[in-house]
Amino acid sequence: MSQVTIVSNRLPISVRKTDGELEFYPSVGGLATSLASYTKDKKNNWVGWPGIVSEELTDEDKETIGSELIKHNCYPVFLSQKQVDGFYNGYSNEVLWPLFHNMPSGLQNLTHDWNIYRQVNRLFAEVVTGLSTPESTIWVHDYQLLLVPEMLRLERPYDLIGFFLHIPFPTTAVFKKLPQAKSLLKGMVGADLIGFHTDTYVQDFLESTQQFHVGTPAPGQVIFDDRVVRVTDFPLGIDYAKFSQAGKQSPVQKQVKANRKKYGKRKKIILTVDRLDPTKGLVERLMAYQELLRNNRRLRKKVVMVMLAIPTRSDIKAYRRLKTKVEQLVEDINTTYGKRRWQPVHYMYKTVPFEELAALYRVADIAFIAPIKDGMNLVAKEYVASRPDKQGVLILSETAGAAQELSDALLVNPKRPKSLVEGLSSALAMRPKELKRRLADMQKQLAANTIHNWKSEFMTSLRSSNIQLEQPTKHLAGFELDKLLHDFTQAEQPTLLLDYDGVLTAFTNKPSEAKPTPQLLALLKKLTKRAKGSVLIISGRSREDLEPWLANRELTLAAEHGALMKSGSAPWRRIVDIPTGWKKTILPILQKYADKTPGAFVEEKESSLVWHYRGASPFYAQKYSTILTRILKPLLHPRGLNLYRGNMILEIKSPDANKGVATSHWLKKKHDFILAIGDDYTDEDMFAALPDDAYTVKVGRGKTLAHFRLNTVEETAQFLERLARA
Ligand code: ADQ
Repeated sequence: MSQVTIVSNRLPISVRKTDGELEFYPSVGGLATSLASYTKDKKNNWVGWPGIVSEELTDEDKETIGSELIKHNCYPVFLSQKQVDGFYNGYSNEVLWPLFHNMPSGLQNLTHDWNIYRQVNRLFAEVVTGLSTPESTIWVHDYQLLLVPEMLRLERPYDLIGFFLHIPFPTTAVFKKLPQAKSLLKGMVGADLIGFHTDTYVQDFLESTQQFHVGTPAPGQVIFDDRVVRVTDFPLGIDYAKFSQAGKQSPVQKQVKANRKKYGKRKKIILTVDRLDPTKGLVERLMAYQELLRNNRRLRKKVVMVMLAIPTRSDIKAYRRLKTKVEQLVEDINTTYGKRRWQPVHYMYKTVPFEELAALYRVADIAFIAPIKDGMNLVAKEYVASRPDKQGVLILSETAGAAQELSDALLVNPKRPKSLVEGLSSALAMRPKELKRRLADMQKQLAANTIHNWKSEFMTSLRSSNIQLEQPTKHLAGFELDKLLHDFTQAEQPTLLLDYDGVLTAFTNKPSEAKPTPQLLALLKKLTKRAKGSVLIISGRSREDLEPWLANRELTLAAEHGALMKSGSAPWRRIVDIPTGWKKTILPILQKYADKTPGAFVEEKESSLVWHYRGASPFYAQKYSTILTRILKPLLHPRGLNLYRGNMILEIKSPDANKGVATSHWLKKKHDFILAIGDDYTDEDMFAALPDDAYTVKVGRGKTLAHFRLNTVEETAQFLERLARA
C-alpha cells in the first residue's frame, strides 16, 4: 500500500509541560483511537497539533518535540495561543461544533475567528504539502479542517485526497445560517471522496451543495466539469476483538472485582461515559436519574449511577459552566437521596486507561448513552462489544449516528425528559432473555463492521475514485513567472489573447450579470497600452454581449468563439462562414427542456445555440441535461454539428467555429511574445493553435494543453496587474 498522510487537528500523541519538563502522552477521543494503527507503518505520516501552545515552548523544546514525534511518524503543526483561540476554541468549537450538532452557536462577530480558521487550515495544508510526495494519498479528518482538501487540491491537483467528517452534517436550513457555508462546502469538495457516518448526513450534505451551487449533486456524488467527488456513508466501527476479549486480561479482571466492591455487589450499575460536552446531554441524564429516584422509593439503594466524564475543551466558557452545572446536580442528588452506605452517583472527571474503561463496561448493568446529538458515538458500540457474557442493556439516543446500526438498543429521545426516565425503567425491568437477544443481534452487527473494515473500505473507495489522468500542469509562479514578466518587458510586439468568462471575470448565475467592473476596464486599458494595442478578447459570447461592455478603440474582440471579429472601431467581420439552417430543428428541442427545468434558458447566437443551466436546481439540471444530450446526439452528427459541455452550459455549434481558427487569424499580425489565458474546453483550441514558445495559461482545474496554471479569477487578476506594471 502506498504512503498515506493522515491530517487531523490533534496528533495521536499529545505534549504537556510539567515543572518545565516535556511529557508525551496518548491523545483520547474517538478519532485518535480509531486511526492510531496508521502510525505503526513507517511509510505513513500523521500531521496535527501536539496540544501545547508555542508560547509555552522554547526553540529547543520544539526541536525535542519534533524529533520525539518523528519516531512515531508524527509531524507537529505548532500553533500560537491566538491561533488556538481563534481556530480551535473559537470557530471550530464555539461555532461549527454546536451548529453541526443543531445547538445554539456563537454566530456573532465571526470574521476574526474565521480568518484565523482559514489561516490555520492553510498552515496544516502547507505542512502536508511539504511532507507528502506528489500523487500521494492524503486523508483529512473532521470539522476543524474543512478547508484543507481544497487548499491541497490547488497545490497538488494529482494527489488522492479523502475527507471524513466525524460529527453530524446539519440540515441545509441550519447550515445556511453560517455566513461561510459556501466556502466550507468548496473546501470539502477539494477531496476525491467525502465520508460521513450515516446516509442522513450524506443526503444533507448533497442538499447543501445543491442549494449553494457547489457542483451538481447526483446520487452519491457531486459532479464538476473536470472531476467527480464521491460522497458516501462509512459508519465507523470499533476494534471489536479488543473489547470483547478484554475480560480475559487479569488487570481488567482485578479492576472488575474492585468495581463490584466499590459500587455494591447487588446494586444495578448504570454507567455513563462521555467527554464533558454540551452535546452529550449529561445534565439531562442526571435529571432523568433524579426523577427516577424521586418517583421510585423502592429503587433507592438498589441502583448506582457511575458517571465517567472525560475532561475536554476546558478553555471554553460554556464547557466550564457545564462542568459546574453537572457537579452541582451530582451533589444535589447525592445530598437529597444519599444514605450512609449508599451514594447514588459516583462522578469521576478524568481520563482512564483502557483496562479501567473495559472493567467499567464489564460491570455495568445498563449503559445509559443519551447524547442530544452525536455523529456516531463509539462508547455505545464499545459497551455492546464488551459483553460476550450477554449481560447488560444499552440505552441509546435515537439522535446518535450509532442508533442507525444499533436498532436493538432501547432507543430514547433525549429532548423528551420522560423518554429518558422510561428508558431507565424499561432497562431495569428487562427480562434476561430479551436483553440477551438484543445484545446478540447488536454484537453480530458490530463484529461485521470493525474499525479495520472501515479503514480499508474508505481507502479502497478512495483509491478507486475518479483519478484524473492528466499530466501535472505547473502553477505559474516563481522563476517561470519572473521569466514571463521579463520576456514581456523585452518584447517589441507582444500580443495577448484573453478569454472573458472564468478568466477576466467570475461566473455569475445569469450571464448578463458578468459585466466588467471599472477595475477590470482600467486593467484592460493599461494592458492594451503596454501591449501596444495587441490585445484580443476571445470569447464564446455573442457580439451583442461583448460590444457594449468592451468595445474601445484599442481592444480587438472575437465573439462566438472567433466566428466574428472586431478591431477597435472597425465593423464586425465574419471569420468563418457557417450554415445556420439547423437552428430551426434544434432550437425547439432545447426550448422544450428549458421549460421543464426552472432556471434554465436558451441563448441563440448567430452561429450556435446554448442551453444554460447555472441558475437551475442541480437535480433537474442534471436530469434534463442528460436526457437532452441523449436526444440531440443522433440529430447533430448528420448536420456536421457538435455538442460541447461547458461550465454549466451545453452548446451546439459547428466544430469550424472555434477559437483555434480565430487564433491563427490573429497571429498573422507580427509578434515576438504571446500570452494566452483561458479556462474551459473552448480555449484548448486556442492553445492548440499557438506555437510552442507561447505562454499559455489555464485558469482553474482540469485537463489542458496549456503550459501553466493559475487557480482562480482573483489570482489571474493579480497576475495581469503585475504584467501591466512590469
Ligand atoms: P467523541 O465526541 O469523542 O468523538 P465518542 O465516539 O463516544 O465521542 O468517542 C469517545 C472515545 O473516548 C471512546 O473511544 C471512549 O472509549 C473514549 N473515552 C471516553 N471517555 C473516556 C475516559 N474517561 N477515559 C478514557 N477514554 C474515554 C467524535 C464524535 C463522535 C464519533 C467519534 C468518532 O463526536 O460522534 O463517534 O468522533 O468518529
